[in-house]
Amino acid sequence: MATINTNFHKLAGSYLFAEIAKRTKQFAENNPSATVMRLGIGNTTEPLPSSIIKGLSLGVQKLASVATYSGYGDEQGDARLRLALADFYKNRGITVLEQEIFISDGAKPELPNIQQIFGSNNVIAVQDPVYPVYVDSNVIAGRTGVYTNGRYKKIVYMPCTQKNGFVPMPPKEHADLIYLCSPNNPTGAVATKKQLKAFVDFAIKHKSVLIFDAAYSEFISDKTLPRSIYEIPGAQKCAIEINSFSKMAGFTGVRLGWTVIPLELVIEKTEKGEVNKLWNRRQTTMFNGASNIVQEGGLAVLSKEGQRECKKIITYYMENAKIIKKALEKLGLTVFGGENAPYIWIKTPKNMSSWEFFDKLLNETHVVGTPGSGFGPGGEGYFRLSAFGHRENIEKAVQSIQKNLKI
Ligand code: PL4
Repeated sequence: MATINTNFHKLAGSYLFAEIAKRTKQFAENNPSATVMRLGIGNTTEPLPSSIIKGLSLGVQKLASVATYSGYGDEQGDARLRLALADFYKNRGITVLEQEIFISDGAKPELPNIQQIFGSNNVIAVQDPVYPVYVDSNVIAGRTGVYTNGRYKKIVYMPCTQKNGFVPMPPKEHADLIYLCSPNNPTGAVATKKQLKAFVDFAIKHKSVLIFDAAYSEFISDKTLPRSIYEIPGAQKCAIEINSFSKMAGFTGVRLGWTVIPLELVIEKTEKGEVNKLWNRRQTTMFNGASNIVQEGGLAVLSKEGQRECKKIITYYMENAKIIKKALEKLGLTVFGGENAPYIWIKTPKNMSSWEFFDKLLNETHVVGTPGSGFGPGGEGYFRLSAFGHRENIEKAVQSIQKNLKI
């Protein structure tokens, strides 16, 4: 008889964003006259700029003629796109070779997939709170123990608190795979070069691997803050970087991302280049490449004009962040983030739990946010608002909070 992967039974509750969508739907059904304003899920809303539409259209047109038609492509990704990404890093003074870049269909699927090249006994460490995919996917893979008192056994939690500016120090205990998300989802905090160096030093000393999720790198405007782990000397030896076109170019629904596996990265019993080869082996076996149309769009994103147009949209979202943050501060709430990341991290008033505040905000103001506890036990007592949205909706949501939230 077939059996199931019983690790699924260890998962605590449903996936955070599915739960929010479910509760929002329920509220809308129960309150048909209410206009629900969604600042819960970090989902892009602004139309793609013309240079990128042109790139995507070119991808479609190429399929219309024998001379330019393409079928299956290189599983590692279109060489032109990998070269353009190598240039993207080069322009930042970072050397990443085309061979070290793997094109994906987004960061979220890569985060669980990458685990396949690591042993099932690896101990993982995560920032707490953080994007829930790192934890949930490792639970499913069997790398954790059971869930008790809001924590999984065998996970090393690195608390992100107001006291440490929401950027933790490396753990005191050993960890094999350390997930880092900077700019951080949900706190909006960005690790400095010095803070990341501490993790690189730890990883080299402990022979660990950093899995660096840079999905929000393009939202950093402070030039002193690192946008890639490879800005830190030594990171090539110990870090994998996962990034995405989703937030930088509005590709949340289009789907495109990339992963860097440096040739220098070594783990137990591997030579230089072997981990990169292992991932290539995995991809050629289990991935058929990202869509050729979308990769053409990715090339347009990385063009000079594409980058200029994308920056304008990022500035627009960050202006939203400023509007939300200013209004909440005016109400007397304690607010973090929103400066180099599109998320606003709010301390819930009167020590309310995160889900209590979710219900209160939804019922009183019809605004949907994300309960901090959904990102880990360290998120309890906090709440996240997303700055992705049309300006008029953001303004309406802010006005409703100012007028209707009883604190
Ligand atoms: C809702 C730190 C959002 N259904 O689009 P991808 O797959 O390239 O990137 C996803 C991703 C990767 N890394 C980080 C992220 O925050 C995200 C997207 N997170 C959010 O509101 O926290 C969208 C969530 C989506 C999901 O489950 O990812």
